[in-house]
Amino acid sequence: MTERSLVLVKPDGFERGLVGEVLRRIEAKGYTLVALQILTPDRDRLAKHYAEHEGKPFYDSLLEFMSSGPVAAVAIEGVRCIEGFRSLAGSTDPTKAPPGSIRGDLGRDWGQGSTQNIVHGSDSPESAARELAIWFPELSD
Ligand code: D4T
Repeated sequence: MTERSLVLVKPDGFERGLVGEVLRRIEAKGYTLVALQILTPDRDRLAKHYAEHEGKPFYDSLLEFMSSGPVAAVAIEGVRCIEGFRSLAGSTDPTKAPPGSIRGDLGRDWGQGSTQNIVHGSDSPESAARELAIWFPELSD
C-alpha cells in the first residue's frame, strides 16, 4: 500500500552538505518526494516530535542538537516507504550501522553529547501520520 513517511536530514547532515546525497538515495530507491522544507526547528516543534523521549537521559542534548541549525524536512511517498527508508538509514548508532546504509556509509561517532546520525525516518504508520502533521500540517486532509 502506498504510504508517506517523514524524513529529516538532521543538522549534522545539513552542515556536511549531505541533503543532496540523502535525497539521491531516496529517489534511487524509487520513492517520490512530496514536500521539502529547510528550517531551523524550534524547541516547541522538537518537543512534539520527540515526545516519546521526554525524561530520558539524552532528551536535553537531543533537543539542543536538533535545534542547533537548519534541517531538511522531507515528506516521501511509496509502497512500504516507512520500512524502506528505515532500511536505507541503517541502525541508530552510526558507528555500528551497516555499510551501504546512509548512517553506515556517511555517519560516525564524533564524540559529541548527542548521537549525530544524519537522518531521521518515521518508524511506523502511526508515527508517520503524527510526525507529518507536525512538520507538514498543510499535507493533512
Ligand atoms: P530517529 O528517531 O532520529 O530516526 O532515530 P532512531 O529512531 O534511529 O532512534 P531513537 O528514536 O531511539 O532515538 C531518537 C534520537 O535520539 C538520539 N539518541 C538516541 C541519543 O542521542 N542517545 C541515545 O542513547 C539514543 C537511544 C538519536 C536519535
